[in-house]
Amino acid sequence: MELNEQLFQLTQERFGRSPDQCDDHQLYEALLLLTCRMAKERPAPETGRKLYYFSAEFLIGKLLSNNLLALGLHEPVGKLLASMGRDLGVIESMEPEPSLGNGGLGRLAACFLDSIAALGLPGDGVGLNYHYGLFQQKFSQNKQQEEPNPWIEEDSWLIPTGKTFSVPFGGFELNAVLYDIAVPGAYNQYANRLHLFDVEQPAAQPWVGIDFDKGDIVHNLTSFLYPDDSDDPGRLLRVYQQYFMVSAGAQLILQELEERGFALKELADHVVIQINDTHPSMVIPELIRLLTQRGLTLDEAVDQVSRTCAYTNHTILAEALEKWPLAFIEKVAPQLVPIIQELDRRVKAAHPDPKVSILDGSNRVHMAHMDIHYGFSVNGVAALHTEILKNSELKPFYDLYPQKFNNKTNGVTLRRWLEACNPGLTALVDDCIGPKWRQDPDQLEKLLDYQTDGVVLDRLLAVKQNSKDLLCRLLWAKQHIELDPQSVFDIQVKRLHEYKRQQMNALYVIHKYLEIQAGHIPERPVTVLFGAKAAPAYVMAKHIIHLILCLHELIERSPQVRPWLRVAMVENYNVTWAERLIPACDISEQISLASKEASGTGNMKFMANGAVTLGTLDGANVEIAQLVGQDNIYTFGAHSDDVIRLYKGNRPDGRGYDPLQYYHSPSVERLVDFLVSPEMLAIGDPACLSALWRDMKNKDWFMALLDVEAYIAAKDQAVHDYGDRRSWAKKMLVNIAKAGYFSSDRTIRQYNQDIWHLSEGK
Ligand code: 26V
Repeated sequence: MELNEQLFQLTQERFGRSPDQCDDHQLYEALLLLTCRMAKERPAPETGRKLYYFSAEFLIGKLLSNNLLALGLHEPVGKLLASMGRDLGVIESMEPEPSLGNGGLGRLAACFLDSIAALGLPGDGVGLNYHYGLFQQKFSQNKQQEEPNPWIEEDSWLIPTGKTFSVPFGGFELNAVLYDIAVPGAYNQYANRLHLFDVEQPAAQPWVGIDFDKGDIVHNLTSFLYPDDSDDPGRLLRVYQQYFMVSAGAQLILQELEERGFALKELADHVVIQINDTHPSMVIPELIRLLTQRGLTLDEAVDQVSRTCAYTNHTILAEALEKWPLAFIEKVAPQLVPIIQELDRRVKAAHPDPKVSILDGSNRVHMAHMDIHYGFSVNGVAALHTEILKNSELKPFYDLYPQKFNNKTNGVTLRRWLEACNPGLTALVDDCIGPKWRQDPDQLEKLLDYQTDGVVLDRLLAVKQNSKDLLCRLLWAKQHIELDPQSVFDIQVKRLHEYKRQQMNALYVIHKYLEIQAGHIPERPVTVLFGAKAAPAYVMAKHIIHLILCLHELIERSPQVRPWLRVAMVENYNVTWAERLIPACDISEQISLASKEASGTGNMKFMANGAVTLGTLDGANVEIAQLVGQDNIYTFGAHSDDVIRLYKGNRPDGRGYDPLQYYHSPSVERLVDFLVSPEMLAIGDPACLSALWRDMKNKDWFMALLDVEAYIAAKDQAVHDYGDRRSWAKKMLVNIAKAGYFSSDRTIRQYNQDIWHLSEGK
């Protein structure tokens, strides 16, 4: 049946009217049903070995465009709607965003599912069906407020499967109900699945704010993504979530294995499990438990599981490396305790070094240690990050198991992060080099032939200007913020964390503000845009948001400064915002303290959309710099080995980093002191601003003051260079041309070749 007939039939059945009589939401519903049905009917890729990608987060974002693209319907549907005088963009805006992740880790999982399906590989995601995604962020009195963020409507992408699995908790059992989201592969006729487990009786809403009864596991286990873990009930709920996910997931795997006609003893031949950070690590003892319960000896079970599980590390921040008190596991899943103790006993018997044990002296379970001993692969997510794991953070493990360690530099799906979010640029690329880069992203390098082509360079600048104009309209519509579309758009969007150093960017804003006030008019106007959510319990991160919002207010009120400098923060930064902000960016801010950002993936999305990176030599920035060359990136700041040395207190005088030493340089002192200046205190909350000021002077754990002067110089250089439009356009072009390496299709091919060994289902 023709597309228009299908749509006609659907809207008649559902709403008793033809598509052109439907309102935007009805059209959205009809398209959702149509795409969902088509995706669902696709077969899974033929399996040899099958991958299960376990992750507590899948930050999938809106799916309509994404799925239309994979089904080859994006263009025809767009045209059909246009013929009715409707706009796909408007229809799509009806879709609530599933914000089932915090940031990079969850978004990476979503890009990976997209690429696994596009390559026709057999691989499903396993996670939780949170009813409320990451909180909605509202600004009030220049502070972040959190509100619940529902995404499941009467019609959604969730497909009930009718499957349930009983999960045995200490003292009670809970049924895990399985919902699936179909993941159609672009360029083939297959679809994989994202399996999301839910409780049977989710709590009825709404709550006030984002507070809820963390003790009511039966109803609230899947209510929220990553509940606030600043208190014990929150931390405990997280362990309940983790065990629920892995127990149900492990049961699903064994069921599918037997359905495929294989014996449990052959698990490792037919299944591979990728453990995305340590949140799913309990899958190891849980699978051992299930296999021994079903007749394998302990040695057989340990052997199978160790050859099935592979672990990805996404951070070296100590506070993010999970170590659960054994008492928590005793309460949540007591049946795992003897297994974990036995796994630890075996480790201790073989390796006396206490640094590699699973259980430490305080009876805490080091989840990553369990993964490394009882998995066959450990990977970092960018070259530098993997080197740091091998030589520093996980060195004792690397000494034991050098063969397990490997690097898989992250990637992003260019289907969402170029084709879908930037049609203007996509058309330009197609006009230059044809369409084949989609399946072979390295072909983007052919764009290098156009470096001196004035027509192409001017078109590139025009495409960027269009995206900037669009963003200006959106920000005006949403937040009543007026931007200057002719200014340089400098954008930092990512989770709010001190190591990412949004506060250092704020110091740049202060620097410019003071310069302009002193009569030093800059070469051209600059707009500094932020987007970030702070974890609800992360006090310092909230102070930094407050600082940025106060700077916005200060500058908006200053007729002298405002023509030259504007700062704004988008409210409720999420995947949808990212899709609007990234195409509109001139300068991509990637300014983490070297060694701390495992990879970054926003950096790759910006680059693919023709933004030029301003960054430290951290995470994947290092690889970006190598690819584009020094002329096409602005790097600055301390190197990772210096930083690591500073943390160890290895300065020549035997001391560690001392922010006061940098604070006392006059040019830095006035920037920091501006936080508590009369003009700031007149706008902001003195308690927040002075807490931030004190911290920056006395602690500055992520060394913003170490790099701030180099940062200001590098940023001013980039803003200067922006003035030579042709030469800037050339930098943009080189960045796009080199972005092919950061396609997640490349990353997934590498995972498959080195770790998963799945048969290609083509
Ligand atoms: C989690 C938490 C949770 C508790 C509060 C402090 C804190 C700090 C950091 C994290 C990070 C969790 C892991 C994570 O999201 N890592 C990100 O993974 C991305 C995909 O590999 C990578 O690009 C980012 O650099 C890395 O930060």
